[in-house]
Amino acid sequence: MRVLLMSMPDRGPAFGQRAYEIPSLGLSSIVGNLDRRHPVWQADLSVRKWSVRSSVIRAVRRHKPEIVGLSSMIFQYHTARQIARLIKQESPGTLIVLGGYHATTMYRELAASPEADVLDFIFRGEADHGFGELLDALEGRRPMESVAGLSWKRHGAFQHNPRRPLEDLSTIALPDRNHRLYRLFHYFFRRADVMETSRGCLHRCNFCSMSQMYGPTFRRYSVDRVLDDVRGISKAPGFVRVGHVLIADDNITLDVPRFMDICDGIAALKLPIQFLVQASCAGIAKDPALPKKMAAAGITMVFLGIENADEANLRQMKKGKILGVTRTAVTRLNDAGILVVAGIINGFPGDDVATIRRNFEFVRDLGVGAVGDQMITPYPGTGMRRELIDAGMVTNLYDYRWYNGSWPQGRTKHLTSKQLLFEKWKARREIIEDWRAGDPVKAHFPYFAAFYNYVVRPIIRFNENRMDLMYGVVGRYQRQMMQWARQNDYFGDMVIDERFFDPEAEGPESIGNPAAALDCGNPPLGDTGDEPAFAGTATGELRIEN
Ligand code: B12
Ligand code: SF4
Repeated sequence: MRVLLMSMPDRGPAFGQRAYEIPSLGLSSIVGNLDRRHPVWQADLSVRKWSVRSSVIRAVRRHKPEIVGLSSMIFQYHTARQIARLIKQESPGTLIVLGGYHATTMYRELAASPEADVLDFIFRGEADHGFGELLDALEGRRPMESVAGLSWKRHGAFQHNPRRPLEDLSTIALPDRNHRLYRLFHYFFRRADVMETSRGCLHRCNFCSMSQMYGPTFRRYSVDRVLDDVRGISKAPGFVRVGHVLIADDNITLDVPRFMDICDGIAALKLPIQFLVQASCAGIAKDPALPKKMAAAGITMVFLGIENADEANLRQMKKGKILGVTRTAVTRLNDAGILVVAGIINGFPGDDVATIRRNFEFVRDLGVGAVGDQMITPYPGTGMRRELIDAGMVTNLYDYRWYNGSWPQGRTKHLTSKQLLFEKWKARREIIEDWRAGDPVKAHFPYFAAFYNYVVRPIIRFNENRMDLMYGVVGRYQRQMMQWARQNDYFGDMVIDERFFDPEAEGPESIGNPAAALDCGNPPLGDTGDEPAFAGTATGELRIEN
């Protein structure tokens, strides 16, 4: 069958317009595991943000897919639905299957919603093998009922097949990156790609969607397979070599000895590639030798889950007492010359202006290189969603378009939703924003650092001062928020009430449409809840508690 796979263009505004544009690993993994008899194309719309509609139409006309697979996180579903509708208009006979996190965590609600008329299938969980099983079923080689994880229509209504067991990673072939329609994926204009060495995490942070996709499990690819993948990426055809690789593992530091083996293996390859990993503070702090090995392997950046400076908030996240290990982790990474991007979360029920400012001051004083701050987001199926709803804190229950970590979906005991957004913006701006490229950045990106410090930064400062004079601080804030809010409006149908960006004005208490029953469908059938997407246990799973 002719197959077109698409990942969505939507991004969290905090990720910047052009800073990070990478392809979907999930789709490349599906491609790598498909039978070669199927012609397949992968269209990552992250690099077609300015021409989504025309790019979709062009891809459908040119490749005439019999089936299109759409990959979507929760906040991207609105766009996925619009794209599905567009494809059905352009080519009514093309089948559409939705997969990825949103499909996994909300399949029942999606299936019952009126918008599901444009979907033929919903797939929950891992589809590395499952997508091929679906194609087999469509070709009559197996019954539709036998494709675990699949929801499909019988007499116009969705019926749900049983959950699928977690895949045995030793059966998953390497991702195939050679079927991508688009090029120019980059990290700050360095050619970029994405890979994985493991799936899952044993922690149980209750704001994280992981529990539904994988549960508290940790499966590892063999070190040899990881190194083969790195070699393959380094030899990818093209004028410019891949210079940046995101390792998408949820928590690569769960098995430190193995991580160190991977580092040694990559270092021995002597490739001019810089890696970015996400890690927990506890994992990094486990072994003092680890950061040096990471640096030797070319890991120049770590996205570190610092989350919060407040012990009560950390308790609510089920993060435990991590402030001590946080300091150790940051110090060791800095000493090894690795840039730390601090992940912090604001907007907990007890938060006021002081606690928000303390978060930013905490990471600034730790000496991190950059800060990725998020608002606590009640993702469906997470324990945090239940807690925040029970506490009456959630102001935007169902307009999921805004669920990308950049917007408040609720209030705190001390701040309205509007005030929370403004105070967070102000604190970040006053405490963090005057960013300069420091030593780790200078070491790994010398040209960028010089260009940024001596050209870009003065321009930004000049522009900020000018805007402040022209519009005042609140006016400046409102302009930036409106720009952010419109970023993912690819079909011109986003309704934004500007009064939400005036912290003092009367107006909506929710950034989303409070009347929206469910951007993804019907009013509360109840969220699919705690039900994990998978059945049974996995082979090769690590079962130690950290
Ligand atoms: C790497 C990553 C990123 C990368 C982007 C990677 C990319 N190229 O898309 C970066 C760092 C940029 C990123 C950013 C964000 N991310 Co992110 N990210 C991840 C992470 C850690 C791994 C994704 C991955 O590659 N997994 C490995 C591949 C193989 O698995 P997969 O993508 O799930 O695909 C499999 C299945 O889902 C399924 N599948 C996927 N697509 C399709 C399509 C079809 C048709 C079918 C049938 C099946 C199918 O089959 C695939 C193969 O088994 C996940 C957590 C996780 N474990 O998945 C979070 C996660 C997806 N991110 C999340 C979020 C919220 C974000 C952000 C909005 C904010 C944030 N908190 O960081 C931003 C915004 C992104 C943006 N576009 O601007 C959430 C999504 C929650 C939800 N319910 O939707 C997750 C689950 C994190 C979490 N713990 O909650 N992210
Ligand atoms: S450590 Fe990270 S991946 Fe693991 S549960 Fe917590 S937030 Fe999710």
